[in-house]
Amino acid sequence: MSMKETLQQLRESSLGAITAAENIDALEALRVKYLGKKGELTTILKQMGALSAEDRPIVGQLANEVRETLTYNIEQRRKTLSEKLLEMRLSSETLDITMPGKPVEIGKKHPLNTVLDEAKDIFISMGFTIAEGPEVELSIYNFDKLNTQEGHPARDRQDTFYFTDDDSLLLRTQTSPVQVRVMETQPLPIRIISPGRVYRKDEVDATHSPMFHQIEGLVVDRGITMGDLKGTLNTLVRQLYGENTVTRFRPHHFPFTEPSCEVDVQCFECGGRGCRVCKGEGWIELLGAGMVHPKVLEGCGIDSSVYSGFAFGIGLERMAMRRFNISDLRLIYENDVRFLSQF
Ligand code: 2U9
Repeated sequence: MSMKETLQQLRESSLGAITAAENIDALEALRVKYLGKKGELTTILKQMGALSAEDRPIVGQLANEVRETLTYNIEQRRKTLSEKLLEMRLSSETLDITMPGKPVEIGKKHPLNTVLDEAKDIFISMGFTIAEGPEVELSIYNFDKLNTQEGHPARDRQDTFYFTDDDSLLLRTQTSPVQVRVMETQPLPIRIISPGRVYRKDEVDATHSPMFHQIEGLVVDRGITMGDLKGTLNTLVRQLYGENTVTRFRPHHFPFTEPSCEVDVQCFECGGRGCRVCKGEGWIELLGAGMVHPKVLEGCGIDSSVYSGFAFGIGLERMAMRRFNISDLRLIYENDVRFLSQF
């Protein structure tokens, strides 16, 4: 058979095969079979050297025509097959958008975060900013710089989680070291709150947990007095518990404040007569506070003859328990959805 006839035969047989290809893979296999590097057309073309100078251009032209025809037909078939495939997928993969969806359970703000956010809003409205610091602290920042020297009962190994034998590194027992760090690094005046986790070696029961949360606050400026402390804390209490809430400032002792006090609110349940909520006292203990000890100021490089300040500390869990009438502290940490969904 002459080369011309071979080419014509290739054209006839390949066109039939292309039209019969059932899918894209089969079509691709045909393209490789006919037009690939080792394909039938290429093999024929390689033999063109044996042709006479007269026949070569004629056969060459025919070979080009066959290539173009095959390429064109393969492309057309590819389009047809793609369209068919798309049609099949469109009809088999239809979505019923009228079907009811799977309900997504939406969580709720944890009661601790609710009271934290409320307290933050109140302090921010009074010009405070929020300061944060490490939970793993140096003893110097947790105790020494807060006028709580070695030997003080608060530093007892039974009460504090220490990391090292020399007791130099610990889990902070209060957020006060954050305030120390701010006093050491930031310009005066200072007006901050430092909310966060604190750790003490307590056995778990209805009112104790080895991890709990505090909000502490600190104001340092020229001429700050106990009057500023009372005004700020009364503002907080009245926003939290109502405009007519009555407070009581009782003398107390903390190493880092002098003078120190504890702040009570008159029982909102019985109005001070004594009931189950206030355990017959008429008052409910709310927080501790005081004027920052001059030694603490001086230790942070602040001249205590020019500047003074007040500080306070509030236990967040107790606030949440009172606000939402929660009787057991453990419920706050268990994250039982049945409990959390009530708030
Ligand atoms: C600096 C100086 C003084 C923070 C204060 C209290 C009083 C206090 C307790 C409340 C309940 C802790 O969560 S609790 O157990 N805190 O009574 N905290 S004054 O005084 C500071 C803080 C930082 C530099």
